Amino acid sequence: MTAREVNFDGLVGPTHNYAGLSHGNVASMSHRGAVSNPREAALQGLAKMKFLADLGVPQAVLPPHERPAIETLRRLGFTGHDDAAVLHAAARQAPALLAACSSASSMWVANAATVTPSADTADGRVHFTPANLTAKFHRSIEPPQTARTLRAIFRDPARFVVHEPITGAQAMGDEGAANHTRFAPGHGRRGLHLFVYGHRALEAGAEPARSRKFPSRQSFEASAAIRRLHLIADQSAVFAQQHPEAIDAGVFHNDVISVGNENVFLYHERAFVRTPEVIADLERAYAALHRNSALIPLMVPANRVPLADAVNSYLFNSQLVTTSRGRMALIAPTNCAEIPSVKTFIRNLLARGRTPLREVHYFDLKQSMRNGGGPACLRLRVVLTKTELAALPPRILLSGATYAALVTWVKKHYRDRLATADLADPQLLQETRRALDELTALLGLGSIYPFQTTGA
Ligand code: SUG
Repeated sequence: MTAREVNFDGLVGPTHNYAGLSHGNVASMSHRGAVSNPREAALQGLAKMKFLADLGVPQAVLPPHERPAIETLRRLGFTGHDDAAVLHAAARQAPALLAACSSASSMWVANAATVTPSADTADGRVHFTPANLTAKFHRSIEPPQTARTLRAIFRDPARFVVHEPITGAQAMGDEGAANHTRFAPGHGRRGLHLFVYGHRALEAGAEPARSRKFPSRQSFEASAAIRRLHLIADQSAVFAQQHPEAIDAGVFHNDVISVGNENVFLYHERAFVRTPEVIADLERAYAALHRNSALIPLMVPANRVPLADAVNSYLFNSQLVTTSRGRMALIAPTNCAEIPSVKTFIRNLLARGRTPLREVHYFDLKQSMRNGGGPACLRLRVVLTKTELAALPPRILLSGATYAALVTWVKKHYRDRLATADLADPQLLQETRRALDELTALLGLGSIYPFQTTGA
């Protein structure tokens, strides 16, 4: 079955700001209090999407969430005769809570959900589970909107199933596709799934100590539940624990320390506990699924690229994509070209010419990077057959016309400067709602936001 991998990129929302909300994410922590530029952030993301579309990689868009999240503030007891009064009450009584309810973090859609293509599921449908993101309050409020948005896009129940997010506290901590990699000889072939977790919450395994400095976000129990829910065969899944040392170095998701595409796997030596065994497990499971294809593991040794350089450059948060010419390209953040060990590594990797990896393209995504979000964080991969693709609302796909309309839309609605104090501005809420209302019409999505259905 021919199928293509569609990259759904999260559009950066109008409240993009630096509130330092993510303990364990070194970029977010170190940029706390900086002034952001939401307009530039959104345009940087759109430029990356346009480039990939032009490269022949199917590209689609996921709309941002409504922020500040008035509905959440009301649920937490802030009242007032209108939404501006609710905002005012929150700003006065709990400014940190208002900041958490204003984050544009839904842009990092690698954390929106885990996705399993129809080639891998027992019922032949594409499965989605919105991530519960229980590890961080500001992200834990995302799942209901994520579910609404996915259901508006993947509407046909005969082809798609959008599950409820897994419930449970941190024992069921699920951060979505950022901790999941799929391998196959081609995107439409049967896939092998690598689920990476930080800790076991309920079942104590024979695993070494957990990270000490920074928390682990993904639990084994959540990853195992996703495999069951998505009807993935037992022999098509490998589970691996993230190295606690990596988490403590700032690797809060596995997509900060490894990236795969088709049969290629680029990973850091310290990515996993017992990395050589994980690779051997993957090779064995892959060989059992596919006789005429072999996994190509590309290890990055710690003496060539130390963990700190991997985290600062976000090398592994590059996108590894198949271009229309059947070659692979690395879409890397410009930070990779600024760190000598990483720059040299990429140059040598391409020069070797023994892998399908032939091109590197650097992108300036610094607005998002300052919050710990690189190229791969900004996209959710959805492998779709032709008929599945035809079942989507057509304007969700990035054509030249949609791109131009989105650039105009950003320039019309977004501010070029936002400080944390501005989050209390009732004008910002109005601007955001006007922008999102226009966006849902532009993308042909109907009403998906609470303010559109309650008439607020
Ligand atoms: O969850 N940053 C996000 C970055 C997510 C990156 N995603 C992947 N690696 N897939 C996070 O830590 C920072 C927001 C702030 O500080 O305002 C933030 O939420």
